[in-house]
Amino acid sequence: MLDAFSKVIVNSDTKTTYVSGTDLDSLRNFIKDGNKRLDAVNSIVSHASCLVSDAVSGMICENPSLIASGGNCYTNRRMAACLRDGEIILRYISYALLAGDASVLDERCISGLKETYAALGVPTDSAIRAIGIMKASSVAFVNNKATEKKLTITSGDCSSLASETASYFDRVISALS
Ligand SMILES: CCC1=C(C)/C(=C/C2=NC(=C\c3[nH]c(/C=C4\NC(=O)[C@H](C)[C@H]4CC)c(C)c3CCC(=O)O)/C(CCC(=O)O)=C2C)NC1=O
Repeated sequence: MLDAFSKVIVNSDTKTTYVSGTDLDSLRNFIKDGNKRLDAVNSIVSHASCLVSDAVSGMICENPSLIASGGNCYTNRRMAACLRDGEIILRYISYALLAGDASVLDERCISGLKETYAALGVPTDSAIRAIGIMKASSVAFVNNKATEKKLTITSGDCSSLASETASYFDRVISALS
């Protein structure tokens, strides 16, 4: 598991070089935007259960066969497992956003997920839809554009943090595709 700093160190060590130039510039930006990053993480995690339940219920509204007999969310046990998986994915995405590095998400959440879902008959197209809804609403929270849930924070440009957030969701989606 890496973060923005340890990744630069590992890469520099592989090249047996000092940390300098563009690597230092990118870390300087990481530090400069540190408070923005913490606000972005907070805007997601403080709405996590809302983000997850909204995404899973949206997925089911569009495809009610999921909760009919034979559907993968049929029975309370499977419904609970689905909501829990949404929480797991969002939690690891929030760690990646905090660290500024995807390795924690890759290693502890994405690795083996497609195979697990295949073994359990969890429909990946539906999972991808739920993750897509979480992506759209999380990006809105990072940009502080979520209607009726605006945080009182200094306004500024969070577009690069928003696209970084989107990239972590895309990572999970492409791993399941
Ligand atoms: C830390 C990393 C980690 C991940 C990622 C994880 C995923 C994970 N999801 C599982 C099950 C499951 N996952 C789902 C999810 C869904 N079903 C749907 O129709 C939807 C598309 C979707 C919700 C969006 C369901 C329903 C099950 C239970 C399937 C079953 O037992 O029949 C299981 C099998 C064991 C269990 O039921 O707990 C694992 C391991 N567990 C972990 O520890």
